[in-house]
Amino acid sequence: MAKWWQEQIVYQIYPRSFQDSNGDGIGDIPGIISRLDELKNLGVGILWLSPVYSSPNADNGYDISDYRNINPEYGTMADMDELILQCRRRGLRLIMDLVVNHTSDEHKWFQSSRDKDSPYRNYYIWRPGRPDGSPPNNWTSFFAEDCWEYDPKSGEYYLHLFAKKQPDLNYQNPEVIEEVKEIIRFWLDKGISGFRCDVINILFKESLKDGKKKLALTGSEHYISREGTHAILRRLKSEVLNNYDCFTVGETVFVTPKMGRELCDKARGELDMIFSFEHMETDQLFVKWFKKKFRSRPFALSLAKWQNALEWPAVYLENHDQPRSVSRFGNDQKYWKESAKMLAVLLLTLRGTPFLYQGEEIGMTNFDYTSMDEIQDVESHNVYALAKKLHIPSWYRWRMMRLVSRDNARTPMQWDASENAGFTSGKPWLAVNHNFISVNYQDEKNDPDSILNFYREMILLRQSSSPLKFGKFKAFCITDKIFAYGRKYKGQTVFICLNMSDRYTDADICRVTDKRCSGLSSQNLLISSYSGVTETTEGRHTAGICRT
Ligand code: ISL
Ligand code: CA
Repeated sequence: MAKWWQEQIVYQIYPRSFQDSNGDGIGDIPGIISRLDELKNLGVGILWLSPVYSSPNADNGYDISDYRNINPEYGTMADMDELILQCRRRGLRLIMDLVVNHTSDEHKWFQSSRDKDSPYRNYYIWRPGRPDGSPPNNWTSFFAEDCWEYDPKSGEYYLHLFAKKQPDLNYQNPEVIEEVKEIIRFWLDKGISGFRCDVINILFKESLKDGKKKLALTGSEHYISREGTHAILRRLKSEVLNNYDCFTVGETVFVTPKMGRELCDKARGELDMIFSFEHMETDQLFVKWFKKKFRSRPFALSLAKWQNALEWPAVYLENHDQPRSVSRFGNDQKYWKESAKMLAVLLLTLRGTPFLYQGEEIGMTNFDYTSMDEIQDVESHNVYALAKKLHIPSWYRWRMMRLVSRDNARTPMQWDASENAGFTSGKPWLAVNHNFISVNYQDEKNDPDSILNFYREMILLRQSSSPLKFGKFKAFCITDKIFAYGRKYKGQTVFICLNMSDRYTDADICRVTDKRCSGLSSQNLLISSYSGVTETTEGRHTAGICRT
């Protein structure tokens, strides 16, 4: 029997950039409530809220200073309760972000733990420096800086795998696990339906020995998917999560198919789904900041590999950490609409629960950054500074920011063509993308041929098709232009063909489809991303789905 979270589409909201209700330039919970009808209308069934907890915002809420309170910028606990209620009234489920690898350094646990005699000392990972005063080991952080910070108050270093305002919790300490269990209970009791679990496969640091020197993340072999983490996840599930009608999706970094299978294995009982990253790494050299030209073949091969590796994947092309998909895997200029629709077909026809990120449904694009003042993200600023130090030329530093900065995904939602794109009546916390006049929700709503309406149609199609919902995945053809695959359920196969290139190709959508399902005719074509597709359509950045 399928679970409810296998039959719905998840929509990720980045609250800071979704909808401002009071003119302070910052998206908020009342703003989200005011848009619930739009989301319901789109056809999504589950909303995932990026963090709205109290936070000094060193990493936009991924640095939590109080897990049981709402950041006043976003509203009050009463607003949050209202959001939960308003979602329930509309039959929408709500999940929250569980960020428990680290807290904010402003969390009262951490403040107290700076005192060597505090009962909270052991909540974090404190170590003396080496005899020469240097940090306890050679590990490097996710955010291009040292991952040990010296605290003069107690004369020791603390570990932070992200920014220095994000100290890692110590999962060797069972009290920390008890605290996390209480936090999970607190929110599930309020009526939410689960969690997206931030960097959840790195909780348990097995040892603090020096790591093998690497270009990025030296030391990671000591904490990626260690047995200690598996054991904690089993406890969270059996002791808390299993008592509720909820699900978890883990953000799992550097995960291999074997690790992924272990993390999602029903019998082991750890997580329900995971986000893997490999397809997001196929357009990079070594680290994400060095981009190479996107090619559909390695991308599709990776997607296909993970489709087959996991029983039920979490499928995504965008989130708040990734550049915009139409700018990255499509062509956001000449084939903007075509490629955004083609990506919609991809997202909504793979096996697994699809995760759609705010703005993806209207084809929002990357930002053309020209000044660091336009960028707020801590990671981008750290990397820019490091690149400068390493004498990487300025033109390349800008290339890095334009192609990779996480702020590409965080520009305010483009609701309409009015000032600030209808996001706020004040000054937006992060600049609105200049293209909001032509790329916005309101105009697309009124245009039957828009990306938004295509998403709506695709969601309806997926929801009404058992093969698209539950079918087994099988790749038929993967080239530098074409990605064609089938979804088979109880003897019924649906065939999907994408031309991911700017070029007409001999094996274009129509012909490949032709071979596999005896003709692309109006009878068996379920949907096409080109309106009125015919056998002669040239098919650049096209996608079609047909019944066999
Ligand atoms: O940005 C990234 C993806 O290319 C990663 O390095 C990212 O930092 C990593 O996936 C972890 O992300 C999560 O935890 C971070 C937070 O900054 C991200 O926003 C969050 O998604 C620390 O909490
Ligand atoms: Ca606001």
